[in-house]
Amino acid sequence: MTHLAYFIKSLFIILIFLLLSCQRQTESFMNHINVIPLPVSSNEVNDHFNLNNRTQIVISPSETKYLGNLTKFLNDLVVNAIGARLEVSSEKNPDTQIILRLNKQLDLGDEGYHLLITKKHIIIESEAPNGVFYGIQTFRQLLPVEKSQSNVLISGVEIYDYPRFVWRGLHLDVSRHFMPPEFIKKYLDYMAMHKLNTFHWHLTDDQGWRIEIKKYPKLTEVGAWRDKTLVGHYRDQPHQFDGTRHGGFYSHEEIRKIVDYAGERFITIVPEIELPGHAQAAIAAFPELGVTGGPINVRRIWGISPYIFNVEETTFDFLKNVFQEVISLFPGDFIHIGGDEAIKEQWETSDKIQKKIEKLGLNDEHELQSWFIQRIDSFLTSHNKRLIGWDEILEGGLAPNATVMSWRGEKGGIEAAKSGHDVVMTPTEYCYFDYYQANPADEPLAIGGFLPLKKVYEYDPIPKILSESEAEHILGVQANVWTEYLNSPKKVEYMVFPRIAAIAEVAWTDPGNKDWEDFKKRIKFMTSYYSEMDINFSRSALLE
Ligand code: TNX
Repeated sequence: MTHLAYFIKSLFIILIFLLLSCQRQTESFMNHINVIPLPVSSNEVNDHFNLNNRTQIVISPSETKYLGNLTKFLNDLVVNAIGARLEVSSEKNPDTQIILRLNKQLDLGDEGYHLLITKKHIIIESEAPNGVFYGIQTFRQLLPVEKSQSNVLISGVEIYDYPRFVWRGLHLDVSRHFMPPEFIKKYLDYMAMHKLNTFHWHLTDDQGWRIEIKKYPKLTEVGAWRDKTLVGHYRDQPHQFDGTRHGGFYSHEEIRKIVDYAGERFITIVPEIELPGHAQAAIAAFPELGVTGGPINVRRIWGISPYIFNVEETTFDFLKNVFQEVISLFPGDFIHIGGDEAIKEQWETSDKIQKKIEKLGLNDEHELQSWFIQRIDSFLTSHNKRLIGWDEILEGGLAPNATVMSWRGEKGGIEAAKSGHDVVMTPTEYCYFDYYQANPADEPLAIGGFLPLKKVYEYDPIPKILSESEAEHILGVQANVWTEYLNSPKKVEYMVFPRIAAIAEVAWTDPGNKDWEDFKKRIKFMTSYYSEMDINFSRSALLE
């Protein structure tokens, strides 16, 4: 071997060695930082910050209007850790300080942040308040779980972080079982802690209409209440009932407060008003909106109701008036219009509807549904809102501005992305938190299915089949929480935790950094926070 060849070979070996040791370093680091979702990059700093009641929170006066509110969140965490709230100051030179600041130079996006912990200070900075908020959420997980020690040493670390997806969603069905406003706020807290930013609020369905509409008080006087509810599983015959009246709804005032509460946590709420199916509660209040015209109850059993809206102009007027109020309450871009599981039987057997199909020159009921949704789409678009619906809205032709929520697998999402529409992935197989998470024999009654923590964790919302430009249409991912079998907040918590941590990491963390073995270690720390917060998380989900 010539000298040169020998030199090149040695150089190559050294390079490989360096690369491997680098990789080992990130691995050992990944085991060290117990943060969920896992940040993009973090490095240990060989230092400790001493957090005590002399520490100050520093924000510059010019940034108070953007960051002032965040000092409250930070102090809530600090008081938990050291039993004292910190003074908020604009002075730059106290002994130790936690600095919150905006930094337009960072180039990590509005939700990205830089967190630096050294002996001297803690800096949490971002281009926008969102990112500072997420930096605080990460900081929270670096604090000890135990409450109220007067002095806390926090290990030095430097983190640069930003999310993979803009839509990091969690859904809650409050129709099948009403959940009180106080719980909705808790739910938003849980989301924020996991850096989820989109709350899909399923407000109407066959079993209950849950949003006050001032123009139509009967919607909630009648539609928000059912006189009894199924007990046991839907497939168990004969059906048994509890004989108890169930219901409730959110007033405009309650909704405004919840929207504000979400906004302070950088969460956008996407309200869902179901059409043309899943409309039995609305039709119970106003039979003239239905096809049969006859009286019907708010539904007391689960499964899919055959009741569907008719296609009269008066029905569109009604829906537009409803959406008008919905739009006035929810400032986010998206309005969800459902669109799922609309059984077409009543349309098929109605002469009036059949004549309408003929008159419009449509081929079938699917095209009628598409026509229905397109009318709503243009109404929402003219009000600067974006329509999103379940993947059935593809049937009969997708409305021009629609975004698709792909739940029956990824097929609908792929089709929509390929035709240039935005998509949120939420396939049942990976994202349905109403499915069992451990052996059904030992679990509380659920709808069925099986979705263990590991499976949620392993999901990648970008189907391999999509090209890079098509993949840009995947806005993100969402987990859904249907409540047929969840009749209390504690039961909802049980199904959501710990799977919320897995979906959060799917939504936030780069797939190349994800590691199930490492996540399993980190989730142990997370569950100690859950215990401390008195969250009813599933222990059985953690057994493998
Ligand atoms: C299907 S997912 C539904 C819901 C049920 C759920 C139960 C979807 C768009 N529709 O109405 O609650 O299954 O898993």
